[in-house]
Amino acid sequence: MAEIRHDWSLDEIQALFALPFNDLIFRAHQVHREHHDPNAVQMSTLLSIKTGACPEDCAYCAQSARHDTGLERERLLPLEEVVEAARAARAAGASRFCMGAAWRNPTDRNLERVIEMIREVKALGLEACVTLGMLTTDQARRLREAGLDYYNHNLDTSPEFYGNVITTREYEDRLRTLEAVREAGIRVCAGGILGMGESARDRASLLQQLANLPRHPESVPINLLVQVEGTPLHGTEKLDPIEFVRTIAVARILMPESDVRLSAGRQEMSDEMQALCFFAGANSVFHGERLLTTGNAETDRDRALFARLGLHASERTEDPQHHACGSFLAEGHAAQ
Ligand code: SAM
Ligand code: DTB
Ligand code: SF4
Repeated sequence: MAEIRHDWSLDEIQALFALPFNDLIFRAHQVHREHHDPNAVQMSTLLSIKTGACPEDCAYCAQSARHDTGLERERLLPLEEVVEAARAARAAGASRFCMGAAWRNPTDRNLERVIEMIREVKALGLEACVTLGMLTTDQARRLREAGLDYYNHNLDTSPEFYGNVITTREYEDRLRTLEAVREAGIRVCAGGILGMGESARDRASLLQQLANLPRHPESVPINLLVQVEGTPLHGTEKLDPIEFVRTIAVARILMPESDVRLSAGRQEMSDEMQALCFFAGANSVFHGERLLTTGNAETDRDRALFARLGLHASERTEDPQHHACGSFLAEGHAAQ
């Protein structure tokens, strides 16, 4: 078994990135096999429960009030709409339902409404994840009491590049929220975005931050920037796909037990690139035709891709009765 370390130096991580591609993905795949079923991919479905008009200035984001992206502002969704979406996600094979809100942080009143949503999602037998911005320790504790399984809060990029992307909150704020989530006993989902014009060193430094947390996040989303018109990062030079795969591989080596999620940006990736990512250690995706405000890989395309690669959806940890993969793959296999 690969050793679980929390003391990676930047030099060591850069040396992994510098390996010949075949050596790197072979090593990552070995680590992957030691710790995971190599043909199982966990599927989460996203829902934006509160869209737009966010006070933060994240340069990549369609939802910041500071960018003119033409996005309609929406209020917090009614409970019934959320439950309906969660039911549909479950029927489509998702094991986890992730709800995102365009907030800097939740107010206590809004948190109560999200807690009701979490209880309903859990009652459907789904794992629940939310991403609501910064949290206090007390808010994290209340979410845990409601049965929340995962909290998503990304570091987004390296501490060095961070100021080029966000100025309205500090890197330290993000680390503090992750600490509050961890202390409350909620599983941590934390990763970042590639393709924002960062350097290779920044990508190594982001992974160093994640891998050297006191405990590795259980879930590590690696997003490829979805370029949204009207955001400052629209028009950024595209990242070399091979460099993206390398980053997945290094994440897998540094955090052997974590789920590495191939997150935003799959719509733009070829099937071959995604196949390489799965080989290099990605074992989780967002499933369903929408992310938060932008499109995701189409369900039919995913079904065909999983069938071509012989991948299956991994099941929820809590509810072994529910065969999530059955409904997702049945048609895919039949189509072969
Ligand atoms: N507002 C909350 C926050 O930022 O903490 C939660 C929702 S926010 C949309 C969740 C994450 O989605 C961001 O941290 C970022 O990593 C990712 N994200 C947002 N827009 C993106 C884009 N255009 N491309 C790739 N990832 C994106
Ligand atoms: C994460 O790392 N990626 C997801 C989820 N966590 C919340 C969000 C991706 C958003 C992509 C752009 C959009 O749809 O607005
Ligand atoms: Fe707001 Fe989150 Fe978008 Fe930043 S990433 S602008 S905090 S919704």
